[in-house]
Amino acid sequence: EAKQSSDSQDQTSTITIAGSTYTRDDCTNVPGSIAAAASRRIHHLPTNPVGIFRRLVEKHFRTCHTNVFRTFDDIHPVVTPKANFDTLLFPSDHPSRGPSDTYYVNRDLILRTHSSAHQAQLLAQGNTDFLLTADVYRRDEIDRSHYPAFHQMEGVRTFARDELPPLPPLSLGPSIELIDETSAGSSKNPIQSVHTKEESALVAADLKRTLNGMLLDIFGPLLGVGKESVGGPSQLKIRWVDAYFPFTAPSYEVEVWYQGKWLEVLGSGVTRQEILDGAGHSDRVGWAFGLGIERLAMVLFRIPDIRLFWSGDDRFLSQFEEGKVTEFKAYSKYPACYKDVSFWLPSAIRDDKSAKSTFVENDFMEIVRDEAGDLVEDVAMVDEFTNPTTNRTSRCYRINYRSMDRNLTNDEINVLHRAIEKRAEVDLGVEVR
Ligand code: FA5
Ligand code: MG
Repeated sequence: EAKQSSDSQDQTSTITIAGSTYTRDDCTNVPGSIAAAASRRIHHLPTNPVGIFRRLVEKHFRTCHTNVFRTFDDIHPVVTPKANFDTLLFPSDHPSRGPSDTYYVNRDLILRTHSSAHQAQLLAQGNTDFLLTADVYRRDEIDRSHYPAFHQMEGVRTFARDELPPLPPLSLGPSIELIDETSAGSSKNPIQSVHTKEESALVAADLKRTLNGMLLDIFGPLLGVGKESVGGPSQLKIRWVDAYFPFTAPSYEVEVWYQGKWLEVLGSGVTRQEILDGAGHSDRVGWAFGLGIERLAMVLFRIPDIRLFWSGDDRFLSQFEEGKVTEFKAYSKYPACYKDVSFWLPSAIRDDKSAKSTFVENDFMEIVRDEAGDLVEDVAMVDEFTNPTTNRTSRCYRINYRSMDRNLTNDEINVLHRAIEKRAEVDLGVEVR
């Protein structure tokens, strides 16, 4: 699909996303690059690591939880804000609803920001236990582990309230080091008042056991003493920490140690009873998780950069085979080129020195992505200062340009960089220094 021009310049009155056409209005902020990503369906490609990984997870659940989970993988990404936020109990003023975080197709429709957008609908249709793989979209920062289009797998499990099974703890063995720093029931991570301590603890224990078991099954074969010799790690380090989501309590995140840092791979928790009640399941309690497929696939296949999943380069694609886990072999990278852009932020009201700037960093990130697409590896703020007399604030961002497929010339980067400066001036009101 050809790259469409950006919204502000786009003259057509409709936008097509994954085969459906919508009317644009003054809320539309989906750039052509994102509409194009929605047509790629890389989770359906059996030899893309995103497709391989989600099939491995589905296979694990089919084998180790026989006939429990129904799977879904083909629900259209355009949803209502009601499905994405309201049914999940997000407050009406929650920042993630805004156009700086979320892609609006038009005033009534958005690109789902998470796979949880379909929880209420699938529960109401009578599905009490399911897995859902979905492409999701966020106006987010750009770096090696963040991309504006990515994939999540939602898992939902419920139990009849009077039939909660007590569970023996799962033995993980030496290949996984498990750190559990959670404190369910504390003021930091309270349980729901409608649940007894026991039932909340049983549901949470089943959630942890299920996810730890999945990680052990998928990563285990690659781990163990001696595996370092073939380049792999001998141990997987997993950490459970407290988290907050409006639709679960208590809530947890799981992190995996990768490239010398904790990488967040999933969010989860005990489903808020209001959601089950609203879907006609007030006699049940349950858990849910939302897993970042690229994040775990990066760890499993040793893929160093999230942009690679979208690469058309045969040196990437030819390395993977359906159903197989193989370690990614880096091919030589093309050289990077850093360029800085410094600008004065607009002030909210010219003469009010205490007023905060109207500048929103995500809007700048979006311009960078829209102008330079996958030629940008990373954007970072490297300097900020405020002139004490004028009270004007200046920021400097460093943009790291690099192609995954070829050498970039200095001339072409200069053209891109100038286009970004110009758009920032026109659209955001900054003054390039
Ligand atoms: C959620 O999206 C919740 N819906 C998860 C959830 C589901 C919680 C069910 C409770 C119950 P979060 O925003 O943390 O949570 O995203 C979940 C995962 O998606 C993250 O842990 C990360 O692995 C992945 N992720 C988030 N943003 C990006 C991004 N920009 N690029 C790639 N992966 C991302
Ligand atoms: Mg998170």
